[in-house]
Order: sequence, then structure tokens, then C-alpha cells
Amino acid sequence: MTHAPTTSSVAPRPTRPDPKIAHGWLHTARFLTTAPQLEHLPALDLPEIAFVGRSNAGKSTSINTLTQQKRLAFASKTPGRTQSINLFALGKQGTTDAVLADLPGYGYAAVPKEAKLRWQRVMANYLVTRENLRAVVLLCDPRLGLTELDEALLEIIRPRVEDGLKFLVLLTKADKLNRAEANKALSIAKLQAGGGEVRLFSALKKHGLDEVALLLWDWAHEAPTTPPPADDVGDVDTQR
Ligand SMILES: Nc1nc2c(ncn2[C@@H]2O[C@H](COP(=O)(O)OP(=O)(O)OP(=O)(O)O)[C@@H](O)[C@H]2O)c(=O)[nH]1
Ligand SMILES: [Mg+2]
Repeated sequence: MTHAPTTSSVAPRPTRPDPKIAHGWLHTARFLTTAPQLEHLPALDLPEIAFVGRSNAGKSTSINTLTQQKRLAFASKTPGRTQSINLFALGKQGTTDAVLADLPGYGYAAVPKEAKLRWQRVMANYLVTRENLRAVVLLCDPRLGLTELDEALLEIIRPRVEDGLKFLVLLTKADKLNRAEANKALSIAKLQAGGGEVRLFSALKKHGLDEVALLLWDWAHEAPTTPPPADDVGDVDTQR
């Protein structure tokens, strides 16, 4: 039997914003710019949320799904499809209030070693020096789990996480897992992600959309706690 709360001693339930607001906001996403190198990225005074992860993990697809757009970010079966840092502006025209960044993936075996190393350095530099970086969404195929490169990335952002940078491990392609596998993947990732959020997500089945949209909305709209980063890290090497 349920009782309606009648006394003032009952704590008010925290109100969550309506996911529709977050989805509407994400749907405003439009292409802003593309940068083949870090130095081509414009300095922005807007919270930036970066989508990072292994090649083929589903970064571009998740951006398209979250923004309810078919071809905003380039997704492809061929790993290595995203080659530059692509920025997408969010917020009504004239009132841009945040930016999504789609980054090239790492760890794709067929990429020559030199190019791999170069990209890993660019990536590390981006994560350490991008002043307006508010949150990192690390996409991970739960059938592979977090790889050494993913863990190296988590290490790189750890000092900024301690200073308020938000991060989410997004377990993509959840449609490929049964319930038991999904629960197991979630528990393992929670242990590995120490301190970050972890969610299951399927672009195909549109699973996990409300929660992720709300997280991104919250992160983009809350008062920043991240102080500006230290100077350029130079030669940070994420190679195993
Ligand atoms: N079944 C399933 N497939 C997905 C899902 N998300 C992405 N994919 C597929 O995974 C492949 C890679 O997706 P992308 O979004 O291009 O991956 P990416 O991480 O951007 O890859 P790079 O740009 O190479 O780093 C594509 O064939 C997608 O259709 C999902 O939720 N479920
Ligand atoms: Mg991509």
C-alpha cells in the first residue's frame, strides 16, 4: 500500500530537468569547424564536450544519435573515418552555449606507427591544454572493454578530473550484448572508471539517450569548476 506524503518531514524529491529540454538543445547542433591540427582549433569561451575513444567505437554515430541528425558527424564501417577534430555548436542560432568535439579514434592497427604516435601526442595535448574542455565522453565497445590506450587516456585526464573535469565512459553498441553481459560490462567499467560516470548506450536501439542527454546538458550548463590547465605538455607519450 502506498501513502501520499502528508507531513513536512518528507524530504522533497529532487527535480530532474525534463529530458525533452536536453534533446531539444542537442538537436540544435550544427557544424562549426574542422581542425586537422590542434593549432587550427579556434580558442573558444564555451564549454566543450569531447567524444574520444578507439577507432570504430561509435563516436560519430553517438553524436548523430544524440543530436537526432543523420549525417552531422561522419560515421563509417571503416575504422579511421574521422581524421580531424570536428566541432559542432549547440544552442539556438546566435546563442551558442556549448560545443561538441568529435575526435579521430586511436588504436586502429592498420595505421602506420608514426601516424599513430603523432595522433596520440595530439590527443594528449588536446586533453591537457584545451582550456574550455568541460567534459570527456570516452566511448568504449564493451565487447573489447577499456584497452591500454583508453586507460592511458584516463591517466592523462586524471589531474583535470580532480580539478572538476567531468567524464563519462559510454559503453556503446549495447544492442550486441544480452542483459547478463551488459550488467557485467557495466560493473567492470565502473571499477575501471573510478570517479567517472558509466552508462550503457545503443545508437541502434536508441538506448540510454535520455540519461546521456541530461548529463551533457547538466555539464554544459553548470558553473565551471575547472581552472585553466597548465602549460602545453609538449611530448606526452601515450604509447604503451
Ligand atoms: N550495432 C551497433 N553498431 C553501431 C552502434 N554505434 C555505432 N555502430 C557502428 O560502428 C561503426 C563505427 O561507427 P563510427 O561512429 O564511425 O565510429 P567512430 O568511433 O566515430 O570511428 P572513427 O571515426 O574511425 O574513430 C559503424 O559501422 C556504426 O554503424 C550501435 O549502437 N550499435
Ligand atoms: Mg568517427
